Amino acid sequence: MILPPHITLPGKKRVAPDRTPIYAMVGNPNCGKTTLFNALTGLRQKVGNYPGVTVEKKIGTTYSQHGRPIQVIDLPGAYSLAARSPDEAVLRDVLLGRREDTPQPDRIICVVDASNLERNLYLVHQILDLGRPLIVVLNMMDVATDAGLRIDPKKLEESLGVVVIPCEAVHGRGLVELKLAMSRADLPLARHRWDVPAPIAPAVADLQASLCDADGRSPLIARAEALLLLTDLDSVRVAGSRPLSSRTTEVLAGWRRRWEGEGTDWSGTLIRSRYEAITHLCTDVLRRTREQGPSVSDRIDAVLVHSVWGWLFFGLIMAALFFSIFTLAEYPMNWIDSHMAALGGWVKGAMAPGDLRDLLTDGVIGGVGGIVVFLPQILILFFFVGLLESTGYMARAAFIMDRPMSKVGLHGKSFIPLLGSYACAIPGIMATRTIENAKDRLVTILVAPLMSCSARLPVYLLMIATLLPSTAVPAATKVGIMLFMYVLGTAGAFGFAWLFKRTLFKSAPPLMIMELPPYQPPRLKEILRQMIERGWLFLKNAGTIILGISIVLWFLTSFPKHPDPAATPDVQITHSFAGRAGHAIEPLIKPLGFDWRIGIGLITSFAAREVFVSSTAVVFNVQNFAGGKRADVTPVRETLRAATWPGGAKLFTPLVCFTLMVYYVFAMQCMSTVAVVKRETNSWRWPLFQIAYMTGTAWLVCFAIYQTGRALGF
Ligand SMILES: Nc1nc2c(ncn2[C@@H]2O[C@H](COP(=O)(O)OP(=O)(O)OP(=O)(O)O)[C@@H](O)[C@H]2O)c(=O)[nH]1
Ligand SMILES: [Mg+2]
Repeated sequence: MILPPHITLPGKKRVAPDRTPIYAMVGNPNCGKTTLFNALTGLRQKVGNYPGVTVEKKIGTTYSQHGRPIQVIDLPGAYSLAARSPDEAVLRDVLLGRREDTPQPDRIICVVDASNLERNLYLVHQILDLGRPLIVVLNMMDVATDAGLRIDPKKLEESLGVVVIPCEAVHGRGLVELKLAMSRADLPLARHRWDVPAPIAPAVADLQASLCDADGRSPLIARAEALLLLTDLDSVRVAGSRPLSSRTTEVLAGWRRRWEGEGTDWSGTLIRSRYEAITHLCTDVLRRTREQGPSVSDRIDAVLVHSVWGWLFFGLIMAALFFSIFTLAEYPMNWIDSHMAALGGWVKGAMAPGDLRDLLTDGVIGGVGGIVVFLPQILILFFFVGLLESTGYMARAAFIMDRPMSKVGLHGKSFIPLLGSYACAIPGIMATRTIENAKDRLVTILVAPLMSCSARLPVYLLMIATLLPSTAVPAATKVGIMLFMYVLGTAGAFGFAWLFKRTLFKSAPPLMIMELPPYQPPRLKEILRQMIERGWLFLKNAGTIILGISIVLWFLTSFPKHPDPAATPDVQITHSFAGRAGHAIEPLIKPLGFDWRIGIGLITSFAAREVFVSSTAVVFNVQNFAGGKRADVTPVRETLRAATWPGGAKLFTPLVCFTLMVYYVFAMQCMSTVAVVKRETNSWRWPLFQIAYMTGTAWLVCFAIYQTGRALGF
């Protein structure tokens, strides 16, 4: 029988709560929490060698020594409980039990980067306030040893009074010991040999009492929260949780007024007191086996963040990325292309003519095949991003970019979300949670989708192929056009950031404080796993959304059937639903050089940019009837090259191909991004504003390019 913990059966012992214990995994950024979490739970959360990889909590399950389930919550890293950015607030609020969507953890695993003991112990010191059962994991022992540090875990255990486990999460060392500790029923509680400094003790006691009585907190949590409330103004306002009672708010305001009158530096007093305790602790626990000179990472950084060589290296990396997207990917792309065509031909031969066959060859194979062919390029892109993230170069890129970023009023930290947006804007927008200043964060979210994401690749590549079909054209020319699109998008993002910071979101340019983690050899297994994961996601998209849209589109172009069964395909598609919609918007896009069939592509690819390729495949293949006999499933680009305006003029002139690419650089064509921006900004206002400014810019720029191009005779 399972009873709630507070019910006691008469004459029997109190029944223990039959609930799986919940552990929270906390620690400084980049100390290896997620690596440990993955090793414990078998999950595959993202790991990377720079601070701020995890931005939202994630719950997983592991099993105790006796096979009982234990829940573990992986949390974003933070240097202290005083939160500045949304990701740090997640950690604070979960620990204090303020989040309504997460149960308060019963026990805490505090992961410590052993090579940075002193700094990491600050958070440990705050966690000790909470009085929960606590395990301290001394991770990265290998790094500490290499740096000439010797740490005595036994002494640390004695001084802190909690379990301390040395560990190397990446190599799986210390995991067994950790599991054993997690299975213990009698895990020691966190406790302090530290007292709240005398000048602020009365205020803490006062606020603690109020939090217990009026807000229902337990005594120790109340004390920890009181310390935070008194020293960190921001910790009072918490989104998504119950507000503090009016009594507590009054008590808090009373003490603040009093201290402000007296000029007491209560926050400084507290921080100093904690650091004194930590320094004292470290003299017992930490020994340096040798004098520390510049580390290997320092020596590498002397070149890679150098004001000249650093930029050169950065440029080389980017150039290598774009070049390999073109040259290396060519072979697998051709392979996929020919197999898709062969499959289409085979289905055509095997089936009787009719609507179903058309649906399969034109809708399914033509639509999905047109997308799958870009898989190799997307994999290469993710390989590069993974390489940058796992070696630790990502943080250096942010450092290098800090100067140019500050010119537009943002700081280097905003560069990581922006660089990540080259792969996909959605994780990029999520990554903005590490940005402290709310205005800077919003500006970064607003411009992130301008960075050319991987979903634009298919559109660019198709247009470049249509523009320059000959294999005689050197790859460098194609890379040049592509690079231009990336530069245009990036310049757009920076330009708008500059504009927004000067108009809508005026605030002082922030100071960049970001840790440069030591370089690590890339973990290829990890990178490959992330590539496969992203590639699979892409294929799943192709298999669901894009397949769905292709089928719907096939239907919309094939129905309603023209009353005359002998009607030519042109007449049929004009008569169809899709044709009518395309014609309806044609006046709007004709000034850009686009006809109604491109219009259908623009409408459908609002769902996701890559849909443009599959929908043009459908729309233009349907056009490709030849005297009642259906042509083969030709590669899309050949069909496009043959397409004409009613008068016989070529539709996809070089100018139109170019304009169309530019349209995709600027236009907001991604439903998932809209949804994420809505969630992250908590209103419809910003996603709608984003659609308006991006698509508006796209139209204006394309209008200018096309009309100028025409006037110049292209
Ligand atoms: N050498 C060494 N590297 C480690 C160890 N544990 C983790 N790492 C590496 O440290 C980096 C950071 O690991 P993560 O697990 O992402 O760190 P995190 O604490 O979750 O970071 P945030 O989510 O950003 O707070 C990765 O490159 C890991 O491969 C270790 O014991 N030794
Ligand atoms: Mg993490």
